[in-house]
Amino acid sequence: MGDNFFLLTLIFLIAKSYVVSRFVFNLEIENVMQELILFLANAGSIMLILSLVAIGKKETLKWKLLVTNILGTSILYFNVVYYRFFNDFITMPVLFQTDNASDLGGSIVSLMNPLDIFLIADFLLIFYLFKYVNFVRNKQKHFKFAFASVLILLLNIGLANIERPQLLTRSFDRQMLVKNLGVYNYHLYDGFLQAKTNMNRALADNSELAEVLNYTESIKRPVNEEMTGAAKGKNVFVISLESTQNFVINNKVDGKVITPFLNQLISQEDTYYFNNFYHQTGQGKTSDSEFLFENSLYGLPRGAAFFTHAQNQYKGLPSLLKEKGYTTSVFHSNNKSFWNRDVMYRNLGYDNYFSESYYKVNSENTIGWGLKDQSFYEQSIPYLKDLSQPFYSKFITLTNHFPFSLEQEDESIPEWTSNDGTVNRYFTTVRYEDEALKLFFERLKEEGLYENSVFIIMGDHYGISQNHNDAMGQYLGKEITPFVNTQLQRVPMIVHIPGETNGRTISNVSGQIDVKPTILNMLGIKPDEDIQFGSDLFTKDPDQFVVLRDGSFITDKYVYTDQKCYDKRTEKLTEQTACEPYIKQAEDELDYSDQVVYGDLLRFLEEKKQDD
Ligand code: GP9
Ligand code: MN
Repeated sequence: MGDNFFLLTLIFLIAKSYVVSRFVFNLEIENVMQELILFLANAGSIMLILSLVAIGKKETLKWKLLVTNILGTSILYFNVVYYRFFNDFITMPVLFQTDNASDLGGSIVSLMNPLDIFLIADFLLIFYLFKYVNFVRNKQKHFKFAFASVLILLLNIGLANIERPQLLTRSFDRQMLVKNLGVYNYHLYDGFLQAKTNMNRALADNSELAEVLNYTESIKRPVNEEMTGAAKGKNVFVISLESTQNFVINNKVDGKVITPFLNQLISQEDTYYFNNFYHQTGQGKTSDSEFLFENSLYGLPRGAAFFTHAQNQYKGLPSLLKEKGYTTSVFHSNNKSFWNRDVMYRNLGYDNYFSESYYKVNSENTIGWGLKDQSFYEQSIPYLKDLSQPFYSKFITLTNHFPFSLEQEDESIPEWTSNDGTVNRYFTTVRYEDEALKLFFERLKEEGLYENSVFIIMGDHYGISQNHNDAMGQYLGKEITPFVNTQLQRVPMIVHIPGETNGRTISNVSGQIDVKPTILNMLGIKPDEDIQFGSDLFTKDPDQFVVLRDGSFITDKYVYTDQKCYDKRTEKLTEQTACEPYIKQAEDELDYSDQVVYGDLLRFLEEKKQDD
């Protein structure tokens, strides 16, 4: 009987978690492999927990099993209720976020469903059996169970890693984590992240702040005063071009222009184009790019700061602009919890986040990762028109995302013809992205939203990884050495100010870290004391130095990558001593920025202000 009780608890808990994951959470299971992963993940973790519980005194065993069942069911059910409201999973910080809880407060009952009763139906049977249960201890058996469950979990992690590489280090969105780890292991992982975050934060003190401030002050370049207030009071559009690298600008494929609209734009005198501007993202990809340009802080060496440090205090562009009367919004038609954006955006000071649920998304207007850019822009117009001005609106495009799929009807240029499908398609989707932007500009003009605005258009990170070096080499007509690969990390950066007459191409070495100070200066905003690792892109006294997240750096003369020094002029290896003076600075720069994020140091700025 005792063993049956153990088995019953096991089977019921697995069944409940599987049914809920499959039919209440919208995890978008796409194939048998994902189905298997989901099952193994839930089964493995429950089996492990129960076998650990079962290794103990036999007298209390049935109680412990019962309590475990109740706890397990409660965790599941809290997630169910939370999910029905937020379309998201509970995280540790959320548990302690009282405003979230109060959002939910009044509506809890309405979030319950009569069918939920089935989640506790097993308790009836268990209570009935309870008095008959007497355990015959079989310690060995439970050890075997524990061992088997570890094997199942290893298999689960292995398969999940094949299905979704770098699942844990990239800290993808929670939907992805629950889908691949199961709901219980997800909470374990979330708890681990939280403990790590709390520890780093607890150990930090404000003496670190002083040290970092010393550093950032020492590297800061003066702003270009001619640009101070050049866009004062105007609406700000930031358009993040998905996976768009700079090599497509003013370039052709099979004789066809790839970015006709952007090429035209940057040739005009109302436009500044930075052609030596690097993305500095790490594993956090798009979210790192957002983190960098809105905070002038680097993303983290592992994982995404959006995910791991969303509770920190920041002085990001949205909140600084909000203080000056701007309405701040993000437009991005993806699941709102992707990259933990819903949580992070609130913290950064965004008033609105127009995520997927704000758009009509159907099979006709969707490709690859979601809503096609053209429809995305078009459907954003009514929301834009409703915003009170001036506004700061960030648009994150999606169509030019790997695997770069596009329907024939949307193609303006055919795919390229190398034997690398990814690279072939890339040109075609970039061309589509360019076209969509052109149409967006036309629509903004029609709606009267263009004249009084400034546009920052920027590539978020690379699109073509080093796995495609052969095809890229064929396209560029040269071998993709580490030097060339580093140069390929340049992304377009464009500042378009309608009415401006001094536009030109600026070739200073710069990066995403420099965007925040640039925008602030153009809007004539001088923040109180702040930690910024970048400088105004228009500065007349540039440092010509940019650090990438992997520790590579670029100066006006050299490129340092893979711990080797290259001469930009010859594109060949050169004496290590040429790069030596910058190596320490590059390390310091990343370290100081990591200290700020890990230690949540910006919270001490307020204290310091009061002390001063
Ligand atoms: C997802 C989009 C793409 O919302 O930003 O993410 P990425 O994979 O480029 O980080
Ligand atoms: Mn991206």
